[in-house]
Amino acid sequence: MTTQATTHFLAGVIEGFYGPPWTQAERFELFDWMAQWGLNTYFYAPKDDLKQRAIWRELYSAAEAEALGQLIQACQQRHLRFIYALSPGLDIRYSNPAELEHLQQRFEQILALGCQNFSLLFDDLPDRMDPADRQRWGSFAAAQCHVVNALFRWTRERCPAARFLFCPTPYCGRMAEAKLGGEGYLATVGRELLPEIDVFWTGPEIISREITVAHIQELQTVLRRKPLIWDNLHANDYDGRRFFCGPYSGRASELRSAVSGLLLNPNTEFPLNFVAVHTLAEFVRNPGTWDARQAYLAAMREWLSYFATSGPPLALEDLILLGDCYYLPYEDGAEAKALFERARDLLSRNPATWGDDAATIRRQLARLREFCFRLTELQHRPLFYALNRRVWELREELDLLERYIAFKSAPGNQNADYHPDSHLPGTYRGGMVSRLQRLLAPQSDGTITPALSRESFPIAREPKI
Ligand code: GDL
Repeated sequence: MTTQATTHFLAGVIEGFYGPPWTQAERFELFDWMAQWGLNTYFYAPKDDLKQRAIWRELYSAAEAEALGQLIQACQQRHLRFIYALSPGLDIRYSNPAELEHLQQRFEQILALGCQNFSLLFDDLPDRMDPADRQRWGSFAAAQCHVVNALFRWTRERCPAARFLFCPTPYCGRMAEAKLGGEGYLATVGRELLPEIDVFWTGPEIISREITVAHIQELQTVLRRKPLIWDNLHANDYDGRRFFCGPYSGRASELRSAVSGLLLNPNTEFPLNFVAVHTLAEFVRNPGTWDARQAYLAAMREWLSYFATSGPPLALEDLILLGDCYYLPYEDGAEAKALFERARDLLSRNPATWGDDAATIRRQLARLREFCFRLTELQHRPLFYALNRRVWELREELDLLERYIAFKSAPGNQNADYHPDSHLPGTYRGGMVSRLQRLLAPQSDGTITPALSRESFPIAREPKI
């Protein structure tokens, strides 16, 4: 085997989000990116593939096995490590020996396809234990360690070089503090899980803004091994209105040597992951200090080639502004942040004082809106389809802002009410979810309070005839 797949440090991508799994063609494209950019691992764990979690005991059909075999081969050809994961935790009976046989039968099927690396995942489970399991094992951690150790030994007998990974039930700092999985869960794993098995961790949070070396070192003491990072920084399955194309960031360069690998579980829509994967690869390769913004700008320059249109070319500057609007979960990119602050500042002032500022901001808003509109001309249709709903929403808001500012800037309108003839109650920001979102208001200190003013819930009036 060659360098990338034999490097001990695991660097690459997890297909481990909720929602539609990637297509075969998308996975092949990912493998090409990874091979080109020096990443070495693809981790197969699509949450909503029925056989991944819901019906984990059933074997794959011949067609499904063939498709998986193609992925395994494609990784081998590119010298990438393919890791196969299974999530039996929703209903496994740890104390029933037949369950271990089910796991073995599934792994046998995958071994026959040439796969050499495996994983068992116990994330996102109901926190309750079957009475028979509780009696036999006493705790989730002990029960899981028993099953994982047994399957690890079984796998190593068949494949001595197999890498084996485990995702615990509490897999971030907040869950551990809340004692998810029971008292002393991680300490039990540290003691009882065989030392060759890697343990996943997402950082202080499920979506961690930062992962510090100090945080990891503390965990390493408990787990008695270097943790393996399952990084959800660019995951967007929890919010269908957003996606994240900002740079890999909030992780110090020193983190690379404190963990056994960095695997990124990114956006559900594969075409939106170019920058996420590109900058992760850069971070892993780059031995010096990390400049996330520079890495982002370099990746955007390359991503621009995916934005060829049926008309005149799109400008890098505009793509960067769009990317800045969908940057990272806790952070907008610099250009988007500045545009937002200029608009907010303008709206906080009396329109009588706006002067030329209004026209300047309207131009900037219109430019971004026009750019969003021009994405309809993209030749890469899957990229456009992935962007479409999100960017539509952005366009709507830009359009409303422009119209509002134009109205208030017009002579005599400064104190007049604005009644748009688009953006009407019901069709604009309408619907149950939207109303529910306004019922409770998150505050900047993290608390959530009721927002019961009637003003927050406009009722659509009957149209005047
Ligand atoms: C999670 C899930 C993951 C999901 C992510 C973001 C882990 C270990 N599990 O908790 O499948 O994509 O959050 O929603 O991260």
